[in-house]
Amino acid sequence: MPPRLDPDRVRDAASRFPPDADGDPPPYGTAGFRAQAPILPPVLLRCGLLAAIKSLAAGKMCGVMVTASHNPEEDNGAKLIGPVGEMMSPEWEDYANRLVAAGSDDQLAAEAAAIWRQEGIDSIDEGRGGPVGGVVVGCDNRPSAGLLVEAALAGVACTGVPVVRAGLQTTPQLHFRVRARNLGQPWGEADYYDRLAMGLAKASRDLVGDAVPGRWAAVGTDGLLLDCANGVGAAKAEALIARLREAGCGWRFDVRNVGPRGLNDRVGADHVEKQRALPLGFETVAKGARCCSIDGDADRLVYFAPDGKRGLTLFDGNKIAALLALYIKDALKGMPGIAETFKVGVVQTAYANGASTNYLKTELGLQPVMTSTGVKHLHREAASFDVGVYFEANGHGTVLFSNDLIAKLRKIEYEDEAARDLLAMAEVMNQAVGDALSGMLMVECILRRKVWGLKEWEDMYTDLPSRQLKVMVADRAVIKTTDAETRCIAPDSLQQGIDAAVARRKSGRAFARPSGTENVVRIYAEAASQGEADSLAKDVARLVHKLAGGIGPVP
Ligand code: NG1
Ligand code: ZN
Repeated sequence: MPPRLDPDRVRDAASRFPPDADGDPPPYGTAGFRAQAPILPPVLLRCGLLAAIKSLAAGKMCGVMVTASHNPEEDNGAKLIGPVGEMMSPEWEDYANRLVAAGSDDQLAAEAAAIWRQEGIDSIDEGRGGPVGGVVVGCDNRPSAGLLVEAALAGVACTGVPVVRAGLQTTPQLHFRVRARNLGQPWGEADYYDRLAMGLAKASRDLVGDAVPGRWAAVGTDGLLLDCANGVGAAKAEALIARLREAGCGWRFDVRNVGPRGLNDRVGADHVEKQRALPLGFETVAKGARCCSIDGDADRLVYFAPDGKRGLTLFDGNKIAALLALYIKDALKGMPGIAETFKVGVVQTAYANGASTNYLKTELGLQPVMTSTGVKHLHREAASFDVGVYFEANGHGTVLFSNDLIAKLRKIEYEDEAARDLLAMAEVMNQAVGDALSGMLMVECILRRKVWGLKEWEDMYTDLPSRQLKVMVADRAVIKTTDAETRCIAPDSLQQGIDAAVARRKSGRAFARPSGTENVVRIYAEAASQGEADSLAKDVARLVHKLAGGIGPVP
């Protein structure tokens, strides 16, 4: 039977997963829906339904990932995945909000039918790739996942679209798999590990087979300690490492914080990046050891080295982006005459440390593009380059290669080593979305190939001291911003206050923006000294608290 939207099924499903009387449904935020898990079943039902409609409109597989990423274990959420493994476009985010706002069973049936018509689904014929799409549903290891996956599946079932239960997945795995499936490539979970392992074998040239070569031991690059945030990434990292072993990779990995309890609780990439604190379980790790943290759904990656005093040296998304961009630039030097025809770009947000932006400009001759927070914005911008590197400071990012460039590189790969390096990089780096595990392999590969330890990486540039704070407010929507969220246009006089505070600090820069994932206003400040960065952040927090209806004490 061809898929069709059955209003009775929609009503029936909606009555099985009714809205929670005590909690308003969340809006579609920076990266999908996020909220306390108990209010989410009706939201997931709607996400499943929408993903099914999208898959019919595109004639391709789509996905729903049940996760709240780096947020607390009691939270959960949904990330919707479009047919090229991408995040949903703003138009489909609006649809998602419309469905979530439909409170009653009848309203939901009517809203879904309206979107169905708007997308012209009844008139889509086999000639457009066939009307049969499909939805793959995956989840992280939160205790609330089971019920929410069932809700998403019930939503898909309202349309008769085939469904694939992917079970436990990292977010980037699910994006990768949707993309691969629609490109006609192998798309099982094992295929994901295969691609990364094979890509790494090529990217690292002859290094994979070496366990601890002496020349790296000299710079301390003989092993990596991986903090998995007690999330779904732990089991997946172990599966990846097992696959690397099969491929002959002798690199040493020490996988820690493997769960199942304590998800994102003083562990993981968000903790390390925001608190600048060691994750639990790393208290006795030797000074200078190479460590990295991923977040709860394994789409963020940061590196760090314990400083021996319970603090750490952080290698955040900007440092990772700089390393990747340097590697690409070096590879291009090996392709004179051709490289000049490639457009290479780096995309950052306002959270990028000013020193990283300066490094990209002055040392690599790149002009970074700035976008609003949220990887969907960075990803879109990066896709406009032949090689587009994008990273948020928090460690979410990847490197995208255009189809055009891949085709050009393939033509010359047999005679050109640099072309082979770039092709291998395109295999290792997830082409659908930021991926902590693939990023980790690429960083390891680059450090080893350059015979660099963390010291050499650290010395690429020195971050300006910075500070991030959160201010609780009654309604974060009272803050309105412009210029890639770097300036406030409401409430009145807030921006003047920030400008005046910035002007009082050497090399000062600060901004405030409403979070898209939590009910807070985020403050960022940097300045020539840590003291000035801290006091600047505090000044801005005080202003926001006063002018935007702060709740509770000023942080
Ligand atoms: P919000 O809460 O909108 O700042 C946070 C991160 C984003 C992005 C999303 C999704 C910061 C400052 N913001 O968004 O970069 O990763 O979560 O996870 O880290
Ligand atoms: Zn995440």
